[in-house]
Amino acid sequence: MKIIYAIVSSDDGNRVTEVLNENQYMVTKLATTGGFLKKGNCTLMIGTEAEKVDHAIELIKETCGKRQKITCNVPAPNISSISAGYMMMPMTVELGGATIFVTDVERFEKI
Ligand code: 2BA
Repeated sequence: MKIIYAIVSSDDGNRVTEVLNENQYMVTKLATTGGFLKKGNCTLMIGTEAEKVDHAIELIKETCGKRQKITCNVPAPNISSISAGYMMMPMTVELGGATIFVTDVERFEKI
């Protein structure tokens, strides 16, 4: 048996947990904090058979892999019209991504 630890953004945590549950993976979702940015993220613990690890990682990648989104910032009311025009330009931002660790489980029991 293996355990997968997947650190994903808080925004993706619920969606990926649902997808994993729908595919019969058991998940424990922990509210965690990145040590560098000190921002909330989400760590999923997924215990599963070794032969299912690749499939679980594929589901995580499909659901919360790195992706790009085009967004327009809405200018603050006190911003000059020149700056406002600049801020309304569409910008591409990167979202998502996951950091994944897979470890062996020495013993697994439900009592
Ligand atoms: P990522 O490398 O994508 O990491 C996202 C989050 O995943 C991290 O949040 C941390 O919670 C977890 N994580 C990543 N690698 C890990 C590891 N080896 N062990 C345990 N947890 C791990 P943050 O620590 O807040 O980092 C956010 C982003 O800041 C990182 O994105 C990376 O791009 C950057 N970063 C992190 N540490 C850095 C450092 N020492 N120097 C420069 N950039 C750093």
